[in-house]
Formats: sequence, structure tokens, C-alpha cells
Amino acid sequence: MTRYKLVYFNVMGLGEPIRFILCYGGVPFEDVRVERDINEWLKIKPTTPFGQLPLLEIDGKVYAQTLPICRYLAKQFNLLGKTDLDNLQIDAIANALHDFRKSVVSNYYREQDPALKAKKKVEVFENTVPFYLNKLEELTKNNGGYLHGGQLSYADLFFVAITDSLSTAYEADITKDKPHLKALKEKVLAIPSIKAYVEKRPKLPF
Ligand SMILES: N[C@@H](CCC(=O)N[C@@H](CS)C(=O)NCC(=O)O)C(=O)O
Repeated sequence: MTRYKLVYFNVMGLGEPIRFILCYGGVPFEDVRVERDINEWLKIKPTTPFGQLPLLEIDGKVYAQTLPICRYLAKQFNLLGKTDLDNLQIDAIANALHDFRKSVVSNYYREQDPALKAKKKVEVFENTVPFYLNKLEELTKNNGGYLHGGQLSYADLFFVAITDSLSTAYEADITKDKPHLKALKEKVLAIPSIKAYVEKRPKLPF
């Protein structure tokens, strides 16, 4: 059986979509959570392919970059679309979700300078979050309750995996006024292996 080891920080962040996809696939994986603040990370950083996490080890070989990792796993676990063009669209949505999370969580929520954070908050709350949520709600409405193609793809798991971090940063449930996104989230969280993971995962803000 293939051996998977995910290495990421002890946050949901970019690790959580990979954790969701591995859970969906029903495969066991080692969920290594590196401490960022006690120099553990600084020792590991120079040994990583591109100086960042997450990494996925597959049978002892190390792979980097969240989106290609998600896509590879999606192929293993039947979470891609029917055609290459479906996959182009699914990848585009996943990439947009990665950008959305980065703007809201990394660039705004984790900003250390209070004055700069207050300035970024206005842009994120008034523009970034409404912009992405409206686009995603529309896609879900027009695609039979999924982000693309009327069937579950890794983009749907990616979205649900980042909703809690986004909601923490946005100070409200991001799906509260978005019925199609809310229904998608409920559907994904009802998948037994994901439900079991979410119930036992560490309770973290982002
Ligand atoms: N393009 C990379 C970005 C990864 C990334 O931003 N990782 C951050 C954590 S979310 C990191 O490793 N930060 C620590 C550092 O850069 O030293 C991906 O998508 O995986």
C-alpha cells in the first residue's frame, strides 16, 4: 500500500485541503505538524524543495506545492472531471481558491502591524470576500450544487477545507448568506471519512 506522509504546520491552512483529499481517498497518512515558533521549522526549511510547506512524502519521496499535490491525489481518488477541459476548469477554481485564502488569511488576517491590518481589513471585507463568494456561489448554483460539472471534484473539497480559516478571518460564517455554498459545505462534511476526520482534528482557528 502507498505510504503518505503530509508535513505542514499545526494549522489548517494549506495542509487542510490535502488532509481532506487523503481522507476522502480512505488511505491512512501520517499527519506531521511542525512547530513554527520553536526553531523546529528553521531547521527543516533548508532541506525542503522550495523552502516552504506543505510537503507530501509518497513512499519516501518528497513532493512540494499544494495545488499539484491536490491534483495528483485527486487523480488517484477519482476527484477530477470527465474531460481535459473539465479538469482545466477544476484546476482554475482550485487555483482561485488558493488565491482567495492567501489574500484573506495570509495577507490580511496574519498581518502583524495593527495599522496595516486595519487598512487591509477594509479591502478584504468590502471587496475580496464578497467578490470571491459571489463568484463561487454562482458557480455552485449553475453546476448542480458543485463548483464544476455537477459532480464532486477536488475543488469542492478544497473549498470546504478552507472555509473555517476564511470564516475566522472574516469574523462570520462565510457561507451564511450563500445557500448553495452552505449546502455544498454540508454535503462534503457529511462524507463519512471527512466527517470522522473533522470530529477528531485539532481545534484550530485557521
Ligand atoms: N506555493 C506554495 C506556498 C506555500 C506557503 O506559502 N507555505 C507557507 C505556509 S502556508 C510557508 O511554508 N511559510 C513558511 C516560510 O515561508 O518560511 C504552495 O502552494 O504550497
